[in-house]
Amino acid sequence: MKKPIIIGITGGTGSGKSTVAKEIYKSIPAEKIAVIEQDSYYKDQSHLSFEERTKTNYDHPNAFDTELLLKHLKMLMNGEAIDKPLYDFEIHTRKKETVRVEPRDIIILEGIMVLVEPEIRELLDIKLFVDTDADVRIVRRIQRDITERGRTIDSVIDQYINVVRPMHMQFIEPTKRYADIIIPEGGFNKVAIDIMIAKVRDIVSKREVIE
Ligand code: UZR
Ligand code: MG
Repeated sequence: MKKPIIIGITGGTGSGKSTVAKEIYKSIPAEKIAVIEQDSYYKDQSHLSFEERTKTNYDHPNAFDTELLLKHLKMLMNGEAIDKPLYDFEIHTRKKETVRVEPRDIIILEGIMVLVEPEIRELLDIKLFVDTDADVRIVRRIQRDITERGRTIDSVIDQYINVVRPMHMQFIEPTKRYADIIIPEGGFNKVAIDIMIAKVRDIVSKREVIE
């Protein structure tokens, strides 16, 4: 099997990176593509109490189990399947279950810090930064965290001002310089998504000719 093409998609919280990843995923036959969310690789914190877990800084590179993520990416590159962890945002720790991900021609790695660590960056063939204004991102974050992650509006705002925003400035925004392509307004940017889909289809069809 040929080494898969790995596409990194990053951007701040609420930027629309998961949406861009999903749109590309949907447009390619399922046996050709897999999506890995960096969120799934938040460190396991089951040894800490819930109270302690709420105090973790989740917007810092150290919150991620980068070692396991690197190991899994390298396994996929070698044609081996992985058991991807799952993360429970309501209780801030890893779930017991994992998901089997088979090696695919195209691997999308999507998350807030996929361009931060040089070892991960080096594995990416195409790097996208979804660049959405902070006001739009916080509004989406409030909606999502209340409906999907069991939060209150006060907790989301407090976390955003005290942690998410400063960490975004420190760690995420500077990684824009590593991007091959910067996509304004993530999930709503149909032109950019269509261009990416065409590129990915082209990669897939060329690999078929070679195979
Ligand atoms: P996205 N996060 C949590 O709120 N709780 C956790 O247990 C783990 C992560 C948040 C994290 C970050 N920050 O901003 C966001 N905080 O998940 C990243 N605070 O996920 O890219 O989907 O927004
Ligand atoms: Mg997301």
